[in-house]
Amino acid sequence: MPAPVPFDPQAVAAATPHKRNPREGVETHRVICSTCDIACSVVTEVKKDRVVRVRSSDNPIFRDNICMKGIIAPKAFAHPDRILHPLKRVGERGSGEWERVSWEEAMADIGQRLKSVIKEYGPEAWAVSTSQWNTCTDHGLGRRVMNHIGSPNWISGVALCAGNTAAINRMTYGWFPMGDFNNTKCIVLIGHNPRRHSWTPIFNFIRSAQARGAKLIVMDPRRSSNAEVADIWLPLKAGSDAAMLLGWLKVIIDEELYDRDFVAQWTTGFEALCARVNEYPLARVAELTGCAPEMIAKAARLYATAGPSIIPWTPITDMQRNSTSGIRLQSILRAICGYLDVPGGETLQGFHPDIVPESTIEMHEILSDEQKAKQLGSDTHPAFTYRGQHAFAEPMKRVWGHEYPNQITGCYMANPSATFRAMAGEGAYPVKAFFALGNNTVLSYANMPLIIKAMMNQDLIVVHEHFMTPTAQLADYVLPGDSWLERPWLTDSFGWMSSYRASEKSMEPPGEATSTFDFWKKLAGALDRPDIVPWSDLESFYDDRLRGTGMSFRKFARSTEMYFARPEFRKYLRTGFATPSGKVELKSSVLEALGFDPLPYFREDPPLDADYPLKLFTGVREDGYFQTAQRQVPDMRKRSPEPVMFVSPGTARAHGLLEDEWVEVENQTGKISVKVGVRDAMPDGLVRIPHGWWKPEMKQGAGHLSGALEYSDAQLCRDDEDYLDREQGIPHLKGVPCRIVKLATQPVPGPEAGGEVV
Ligand SMILES: Nc1nc2c(c(=O)[nH]1)N[C@H]1C(S)=C(S)[C@@H](COP(=O)(O)OP(=O)(O)OC[C@H]3O[C@@H](n4cnc5c(=O)[nH]c(N)nc54)[C@H](O)[C@@H]3O)O[C@H]1N2
Ligand SMILES: Nc1nc2c(c(=O)[nH]1)N[C@H]1C(S)=C(S)[C@@H](COP(=O)(O)OP(=O)(O)OC[C@H]3O[C@@H](n4cnc5c(=O)[nH]c(N)nc54)[C@H](O)[C@@H]3O)O[C@H]1N2
Ligand code: SF4
Ligand SMILES: [Mo]
Repeated sequence: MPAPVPFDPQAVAAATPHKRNPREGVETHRVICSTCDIACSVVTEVKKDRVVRVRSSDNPIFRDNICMKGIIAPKAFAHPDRILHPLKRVGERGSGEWERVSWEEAMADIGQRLKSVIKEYGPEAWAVSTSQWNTCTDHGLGRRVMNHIGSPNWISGVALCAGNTAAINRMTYGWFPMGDFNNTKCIVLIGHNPRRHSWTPIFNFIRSAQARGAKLIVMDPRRSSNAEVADIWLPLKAGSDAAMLLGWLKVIIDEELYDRDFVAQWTTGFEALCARVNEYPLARVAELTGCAPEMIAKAARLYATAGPSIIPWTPITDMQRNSTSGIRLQSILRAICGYLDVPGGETLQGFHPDIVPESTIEMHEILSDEQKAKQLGSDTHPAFTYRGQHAFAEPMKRVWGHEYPNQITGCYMANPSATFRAMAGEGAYPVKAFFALGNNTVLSYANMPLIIKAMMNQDLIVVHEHFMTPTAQLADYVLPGDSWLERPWLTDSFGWMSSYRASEKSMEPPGEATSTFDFWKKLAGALDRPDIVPWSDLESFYDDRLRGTGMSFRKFARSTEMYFARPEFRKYLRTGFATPSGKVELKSSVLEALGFDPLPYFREDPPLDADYPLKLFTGVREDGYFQTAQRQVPDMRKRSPEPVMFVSPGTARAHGLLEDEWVEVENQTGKISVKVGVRDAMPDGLVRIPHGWWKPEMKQGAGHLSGALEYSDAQLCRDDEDYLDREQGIPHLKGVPCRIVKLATQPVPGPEAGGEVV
């Protein structure tokens, strides 16, 4: 998720000039932090070829966009446990026995073994999981290699974070919009809770918008820090967001608060939508969400009348069993209230015409229809697969000039659960080779026991990483990745915005660490297809893509804070929308053709199981960690030494729980250990489970996985049909039944135990 940037050429031009040599012996570089996925523009200070400081940008539009994880990066990347050389497994899988090998040896063997898997099972037997967020320099090259080789089975964390939202937004209006935070009158946060150290740029945008008078509406079962400063807080039940939004539509339609001209001229299916919405009178919505009808109505009225308003993307509806409806409802609200592609509303930006986008690099057009049809999960949960997005090829070409615009890399993915099943030998065909680049796969999807089984059943696992993660511990090869301080980068905003920014390389990578660009180039060579990645190095690849700007990458990076075109609003007046009808499809023709309900709906929770009386959600990110990473960084670990669940004082009393004691949380999928944190911001009956816990200091290897088996939330995330979204097949992480088990004895606290989680 790239940080939104203001549409303000003046602000960019007025930037304080970047001082290259502020002090004797210090050189500065314009850099983009990618420790997390928001991509702050920052500055590195380099002394004697090493980054000694990461600080905020001098440019007023980026100033203050920095958090503790960015600041600590030079220290974090210099950690003694960093993997600096290629490692080859020598014992059994997961035995923890490694030998150091050369890159040449590693890649030659990987190439041979991948070729044998392909020969025996077909190219679709090769799956890749990357999170573009972290690896960054992947640039679509992974997809490009896979498309040439013939595998459609690419998965990513973006399947449950923004990538799937992009794919679903397209069902309504053919693109994924970005809110114009700078000019908006009202912001609606659906769970999403940016903080000073969690997506800092968004936090800053929200605070400045509020400072100039914009309203804030927050839907959150917990009294989050944004809820505390909101104009309206709707403390809804976890997982009930789609019901809440149906309630908003009911109010907005009944009270005719929508943009009637826009609806009449630019939408299809309004009558059918009204009929569906009438099934959700406020009394029913109040029951489903637990919020008072008058508060629901008040919030809906504020959103519809404060305009232009924005509903910024939220990961919360990316991770629910009603995800598709939840996302579609947001897109429908944006459209019928007249907020699409207007200043202060939701901008539809398209690609920048001067620069070759990553979508072009990916070359989805060359993968045959036969191979596309084999994409795992596309038969049962097709929404973000090739099959689900097929109907957009022509409209996308017509409006955005590209047949396969892959926004947030999430529009042509395989389904993760289906992929793990195939890897475990439980699919329609086997998957026997698995590559993870910058993704701690074992902890980063649902149903961790299945993922481990899947990994143990592979002929070849390759991991490109900084550290010996639980995922790396199960690999055949662990290859050393470089970091954002050690490589250049050109970000195309993941195809979400038309703006480009560059990041200069600040220092040489340590040891033999290299970029994912190098990895894919080496792999193409090892598969006897060097033609797939013809560029000699990353910079010449960028030079090629930037040709239309008349600048080399070096020049671009040195001279440009941000490269973007002047905004054109209401482009649809010229081009129509990139949907099959050319209009905003309130009733989705694409979902209908795929055999799903074309209108948004709310699927109520399965009946309560008395054995699991509580509901859990994963989330509330910790300031010092990005997802499953940084647990080895002492400065960060001191802040959050142990995994902590939050419960309300009422729930603590009801279950006899004491602050700081260790308990187990369990459900049908698995069990984890966590400490108790009693928080009055939590509602009764709800349990917050922190995401991504493992302890790098604990025993490695299968059966241990450095504590991941004990602490990872993925042990509790279900992926049975009841807990998957129907259309996308992504797991429900917001309201999963569970129970808390008190322990007879407490573990002896380790040296680092006892800190406070913010
Ligand atoms: N169970 C469960 N699953 C989830 C979530 C959840 O809450 N629960 N959250 C979801 C969300 S919101 C997201 S965004 C995704 C995130 O998924 P990812 O973005 O894949 O995050 P991680 O899995 O933590 O993996 C990042 C890994 O990349 C490594 N890394 C960092 N930088 C680099 C680099 O430059 N090069 C290389 N080669 N490696 C690097 C880190 O050491 C780390 O191990 O996970 C999703 N999955
Ligand atoms: N420091 C730090 N910052 C990060 C990250 C990190 O790992 N560390 N990860 C980044 C990433 S990839 C992501 S996706 C974001 C995630 O960050 P956010 O979008 O802020 O999501 P969370 O922090 O998981 O939870 C936000 C809120 O959702 C509420 N919530 C839980 N269940 C529901 C529900 O069913 N409905 C509603 N409406 N609300 C609910 C919780 O109470 C919580 O207050 O953070 C980003 N920022
Ligand atoms: S919020 Fe922090 S970790 Fe994320 S990009 Fe910005 S500085 Fe880096
Ligand atoms: Mo995310």
